[in-house]
Amino acid sequence: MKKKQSHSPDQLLSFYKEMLTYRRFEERVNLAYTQQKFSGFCHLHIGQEAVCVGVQAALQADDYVIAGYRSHTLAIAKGIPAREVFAELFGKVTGCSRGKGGSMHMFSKTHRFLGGHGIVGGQAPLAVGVGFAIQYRGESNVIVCYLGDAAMNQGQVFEAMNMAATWKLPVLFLVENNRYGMGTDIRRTTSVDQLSKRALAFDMANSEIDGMNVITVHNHVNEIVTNMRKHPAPYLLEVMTYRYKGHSVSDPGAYRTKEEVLEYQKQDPLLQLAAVLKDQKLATEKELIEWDETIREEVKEAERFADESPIPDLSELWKHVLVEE
Ligand SMILES: Cc1ncc(C[n+]2csc(CCOP(=O)(O)OP(=O)(O)O)c2C)c(N)n1
Ligand SMILES: [Mg+2]
Repeated sequence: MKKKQSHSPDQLLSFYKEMLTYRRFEERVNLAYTQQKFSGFCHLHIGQEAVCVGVQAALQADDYVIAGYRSHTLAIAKGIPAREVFAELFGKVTGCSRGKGGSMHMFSKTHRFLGGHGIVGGQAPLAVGVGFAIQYRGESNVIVCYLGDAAMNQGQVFEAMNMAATWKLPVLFLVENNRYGMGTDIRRTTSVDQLSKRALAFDMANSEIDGMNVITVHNHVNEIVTNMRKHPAPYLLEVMTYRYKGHSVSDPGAYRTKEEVLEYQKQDPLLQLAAVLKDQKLATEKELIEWDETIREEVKEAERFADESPIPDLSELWKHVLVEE
């Protein structure tokens, strides 16, 4: 990457507050799950907040995002109100998918957030379809396709990348490399674990960046996306990150050591940015604590909304199942 753009104080403060919101949101979701307020699968994004905040700040409202199942915070970042994401988790009719999707299937046509997909890698061919639609309509927006490191070993992802590269579609394949699939270290499943290099097979531009630093993520994605709007072509960005919690809420994480987790937590995205804010005299310790209290209240309010919302009426069973001409 050539030049690094500088960030205004307001932008840095907003990055911090957004990341903190997502951290507190997921912690609250974790608690609600253990209290058995909802069931099914639940995958948290704790530790990976710098990725969605940095990415989102580089996007326009008319850009699309599509993702896997670890996507509560990605959906909020794309503009879906936090309370609608909470309500979706609880299976309530006020949820963004009217309570029919749950944790793995956040969706909003209005916000151009196209899921929430439970089939590992299943979002990649769909992203290529959206990229084709953008090209066909002559638009200048882009789609960001989030993938996990393990998803990169799915055959359909290779097919999708090949097609996107051949047709020069504006798709940013963004791999959140958190080093593990469900419980398997990437080095045990992948011959070349520098995943960005896969792009060479498709003559696709690529790079690898630190995903624990929101400023780094924003700078890189901004440059990639700005260029993609002018010269449409796919890009493979490998973002090195780490999940602090288990693969899903029910995973105790016995396949890795506590020391490893602690080592990554030393580079925590919130701690890193808090240090910058304090260093630049943009925030005091007292202000950081006050924001945290406000954000905790906002998240509780989102949960209250979900708690108090009704479950879908039985007639909903027959709606949105198929599109009738
Ligand atoms: C096609 C398919 N195969 C297997 C699974 C089971 N599965 C669910 S999540 C997962 C691991 C995916 O890991 P990764 O892509 O690294 O994403 P992360 O969970 O780390 O965000 C697997 C194998 C699935 N859902 N779909
Ligand atoms: Mg992974």
